[in-house]
Amino acid sequence: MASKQILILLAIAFPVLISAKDITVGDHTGWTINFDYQTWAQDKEFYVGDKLIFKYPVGSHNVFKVNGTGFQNCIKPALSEALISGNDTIVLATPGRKWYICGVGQHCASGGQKLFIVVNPVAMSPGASPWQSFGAPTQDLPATGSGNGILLASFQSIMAIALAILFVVV
Ligand SMILES: [Cu+2]
Repeated sequence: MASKQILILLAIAFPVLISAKDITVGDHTGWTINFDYQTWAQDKEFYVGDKLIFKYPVGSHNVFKVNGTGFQNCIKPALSEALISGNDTIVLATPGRKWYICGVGQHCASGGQKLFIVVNPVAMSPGASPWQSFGAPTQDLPATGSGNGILLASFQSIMAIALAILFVVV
């Protein structure tokens, strides 16, 4: 009996573990000017654990993570914060709003090279699972700061699993 319950628990927990995905920004177009990244992002779902990959020829562009104001006004942070590899991977460690811009020339201001996404807390289809509610409270957290995001995400997972075990035992 107990092993059957563990199986059920695994069936619930496993999709969370395997569903993280790599998302190439702009798909085949990559990270460049004169591409509508808002339209591109519109029909996509982003979850904690997913990876954003910015692809571009080295030296042509770069990637800055900024806040909402930086996004709006194309304000470049210190150059040392730029990602410049041409194949920059960003793990979406925390839920909430995320903004990215290119800091080369007027690429952001004139070329529209800027991306805004909303990262969902856990990789489960909304409404499809009774566990969904456990992830909900973090959805409204401000997107500033990223230090405790991973901890928060792990804590959430642990809580969800602990509650799942409770359900199974009771
Ligand atoms: Cu650029």
